Amino acid sequence: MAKAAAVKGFDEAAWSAERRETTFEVFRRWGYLQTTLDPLGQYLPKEPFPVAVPEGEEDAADEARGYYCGTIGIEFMHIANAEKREWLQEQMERKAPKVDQKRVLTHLIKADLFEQVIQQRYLGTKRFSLEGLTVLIPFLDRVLEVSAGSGVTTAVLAMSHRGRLNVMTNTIGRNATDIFTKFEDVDPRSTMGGGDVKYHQGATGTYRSPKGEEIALHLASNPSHLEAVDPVALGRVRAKQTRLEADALAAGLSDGYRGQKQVLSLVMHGDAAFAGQGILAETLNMATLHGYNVGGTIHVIVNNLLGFTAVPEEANSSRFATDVAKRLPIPIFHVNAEDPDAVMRVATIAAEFRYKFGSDVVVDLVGYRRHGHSEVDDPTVTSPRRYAIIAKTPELYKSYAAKIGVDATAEVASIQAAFLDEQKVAKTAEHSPKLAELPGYWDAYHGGSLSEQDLALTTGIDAGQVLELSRGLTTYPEGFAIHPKVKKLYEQRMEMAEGKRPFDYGFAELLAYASLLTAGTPVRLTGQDSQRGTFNQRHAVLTDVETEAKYTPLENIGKALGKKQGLFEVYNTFLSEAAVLGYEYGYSRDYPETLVLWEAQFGDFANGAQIIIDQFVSASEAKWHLLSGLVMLLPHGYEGQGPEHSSARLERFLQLCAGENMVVAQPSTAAQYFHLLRRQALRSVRKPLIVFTPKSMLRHPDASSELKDFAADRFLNVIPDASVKDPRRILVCTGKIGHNLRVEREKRKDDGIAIVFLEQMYPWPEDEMQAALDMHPKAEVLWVQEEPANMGALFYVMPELRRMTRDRPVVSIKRKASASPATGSAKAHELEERILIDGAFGVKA
Ligand SMILES: Cc1ncc(C[n+]2csc(CCOP(=O)(O)OP(=O)(O)O)c2C)c(N)n1
Repeated sequence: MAKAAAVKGFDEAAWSAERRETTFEVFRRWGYLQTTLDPLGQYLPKEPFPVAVPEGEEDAADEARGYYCGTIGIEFMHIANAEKREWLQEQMERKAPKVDQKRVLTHLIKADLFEQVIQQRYLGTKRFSLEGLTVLIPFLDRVLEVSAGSGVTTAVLAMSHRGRLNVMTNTIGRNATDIFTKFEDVDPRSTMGGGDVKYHQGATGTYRSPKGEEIALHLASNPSHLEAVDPVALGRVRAKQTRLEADALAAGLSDGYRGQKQVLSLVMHGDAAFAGQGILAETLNMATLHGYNVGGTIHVIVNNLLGFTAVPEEANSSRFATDVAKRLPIPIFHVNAEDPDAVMRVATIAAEFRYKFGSDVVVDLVGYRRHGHSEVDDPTVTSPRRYAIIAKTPELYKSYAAKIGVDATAEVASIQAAFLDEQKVAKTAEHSPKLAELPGYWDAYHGGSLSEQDLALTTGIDAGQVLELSRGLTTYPEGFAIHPKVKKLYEQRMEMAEGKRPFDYGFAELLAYASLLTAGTPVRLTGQDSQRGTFNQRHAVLTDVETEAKYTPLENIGKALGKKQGLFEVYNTFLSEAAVLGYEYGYSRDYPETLVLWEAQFGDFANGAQIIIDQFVSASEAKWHLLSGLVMLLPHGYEGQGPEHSSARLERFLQLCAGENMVVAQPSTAAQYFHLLRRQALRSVRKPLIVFTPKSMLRHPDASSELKDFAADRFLNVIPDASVKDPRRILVCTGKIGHNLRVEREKRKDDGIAIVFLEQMYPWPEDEMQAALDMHPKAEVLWVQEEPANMGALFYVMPELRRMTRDRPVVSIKRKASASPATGSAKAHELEERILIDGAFGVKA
C-alpha cells in the first residue's frame, strides 16, 4: 500500500474507500450465506461465499461480517431500486439500536407460560404450540409499535395453526379464559354440524403501544388448508383501505394513500407451507398490481425447520423456504429466533421499510419446534437428533433473562398465576364465547334466511331510468378515439335503451351496475380480461385506438348524469384463480355494501380455486358465522368447445349447498341477469351467489330481453310456460339447453311441449316450481340437461321433482355418464345434442 501511495496523483483515501466498498459489496450480496440461523445448529450450515473477499481487506471484511454474518441474514441485493438498497444498507451497517429488553422478556414469559398452562391442564389435546418460536410474540409487539408510530390504526393478521392460540391471547388480546373455554368444549350442542376447531377461529382486539397509540387488530379466520387465508387477508385489507379512502374522499381529505398508510397487512406462514403452496406464490404476485396492491404486506415465516415430519431438504429445492419470495424486488430477512435483540431489530427495519416504501417485506424467524407437530405426536421417531438437542435447550425466556441479567422468578410466578386463574374461570364458564365480533357496517345485513324485506324486494327500473343510465353508459370524452366496432356497439346499446333493439346480456349487466352505482352501491368486478369481457361482450373499459388511454364510463356515470355515485372498479386480473377468488372473498367480508364479483374466464377454471370455494365461500357462515355476498360468474354451456370449455361443474356447487349457505342460479335471459345482480346487492341477507353465465347465448335472440322486462318486479326463480295448453310433456331445464329446446319446438311446431326454466337452483324454489308444474297437471315431467348423467343438476333436481309430482312419472334426458365433461369433437357434440333434443321431444334416436 505504501508503494502505491508513492505514485504521483494517486488518491489513497479514494482507492482505499473503493476497496472497502468492494469488500462490503461481497458481504451485502452474500453475507446471508454465512449467518448462524438455526438455533440448534443442525440445519442451514454456513456456506462459502461464491466470490472471494479482496485480498488485504481483512479489517473491512471483519466489519462487514459483523453486520451481515451474525444472527441476521439479509437478501436485498436483487432489488434494482438503489434508494431501497441504500436505505436497507444504512440500517444494517450501524450499531444495533437499543431494545426495551424488559418488555421483550415479559412477552417471552407470557408466550411460554401460556403454552405450559395448557400443557398442564389439557394434556393430550392439540394446541400447536409456539414453544421454540415464542419470539414471535415480542416480534409482533415491535412491528405493531413501529406501525402505530407511523400512523397505522388497523391491522389485519393471518396465520395458520402454529402459535395461533398464543397470538390470539398475547397479541390480539383475547381473554385467555375465552381460549381455555374452547378447550373445555362446554357447549357442544350450540355448534352441532357447524362451528370450527379453536385454532382456526378469528379474533379481534386492540393493540396499545407504550405511547398509548392504538391499533384495531383482526386475526382472520382460516381453514386447515395452509396458505389459503393469505389472499383472503389481503382482500380484507384492501376493503378496509378502500373504505377509509372513500370516507376521506367524502370529507375532502383523500391523499390517495390514506387507506394504505392506516391499514397494515401482516401474514404469518409455516416454512414448509410457504415453500410448498402455490397460492402463496400467487398472493406474492399481487404486491404491486393496481387492483390488488395494499401498500405492502409484512410476511413472517414462523420457521421451525420442520413441516410435520419433513425436514428442510424435503420441503424446498433451495436453501431457504423463503426463496419463492425472490420473485419480488423486496428484502428478505432471516433471523435466529433465539436472539431476541436481533429479532427486535429486524422487526423495526421491516415495519419501517413497509411504511416507507409501501412494499412487501419477508421476515424468516428461524427457530425450532419444542414438541411434535401437535402435542399428541412423538417427534423423536423421525427427528431423534434434533429432539435430543431440544430436550437440553432451555425456554427462551430463561436464556434471555440470563443474558440480560434479570431475575425473572417473580414475574414468571405472577404471569403463571394469572393464566391459572383464567383457566379456573374457564372451567366454570357456561357457554363458549363468540370469538369474532363484526364491525358496525355489518349491522344492516344478516345471514340465515331471507327477511320479509328481502322477500318483498323489487328490482325493476322503468324505461325512463333505463334510458338515462344508458346515456351515462355510452358517454365518453370528446376526442376519445373509440374503436369503430365498439362505437357501433355503443350505438346499438342506445338503440336497446330506446326500445328499438332487444337487450343482450352484456348491456343488461352494465345497466345493473349503473343502476346500483347511481344509487350509491359500489361495484367491484375482477377476472381475467373482465374489462372487455372474454366473449367480447362487456366493453366496460374503452381503449383509445391512438393513445391506448383507457376510459371507463361507469367510473364517471355520476358525473355524466349529474348525480353522486358509488366507487366502480373493474380489473383484468393476473392469471390466477385461487388467490384472486380468495382476495375477492376477503374484500366482500369487509365491504358488505359493495357488489363484489369475480368472473372465471371459463367456468371450469374455477376448480383452480376449489379450496377457496369449499373452505370459505360455501362454509364460512356455518363455521364462523361470517357472511359474504360475493358473486362468482362462471361461464357455462355445452357448445362443442371440448372438455375444458364447457362445464363450470354445476354439480359441485349444488353438492356444497345446505342450510341456505349460498345461492346457485342460471339466469336464462338478459333481464333475468339484471334482476339477479340487483337483488344480490339490494337484499339485506348476505349469501354468496354462484351464477352460471352464458357464452354463445350472450347475443342469442331467445335470451335477449325487451325494455319492459327491466321494469318487471323481480328475478323469477322459475320461468313457467303458459305458451302452450295441455302439453303432453313439461321439459324442465336450466340454461342454454332450454333455448335450444324452444328453437326446436318452434321448428317442429310442436305445441305439446312446455319448457320450464329453473333459474334459481338453490335454494330450491319450491312454490314457484310447484306452480309451474301444476299449470300442466296432466303432462309428464322430464328433466333435460346437457351435462352427462354423472354431472349437472340431475342428482339434485330429480329427487325434488319426484317428491313434488308424486304420482306423475319423472324421467331425465342427459348425455351418458362420462369421465370427461365434454367431447373434444365439435361434430360429436352436435350429434350428441341432436340425440338429446330428439329424446326430449320423444323421438327415438
Ligand atoms: C394444503 C395443506 N396440505 C397439507 C396439510 C397438512 N398439514 C398440516 S400442518 C403441515 C405441516 C406444516 O408445516 P409448516 O408450514 O412448516 O408449519 P409448522 O406446522 O411446522 O409450523 C401439514 C403438511 C394442510 N393443513 N394443508
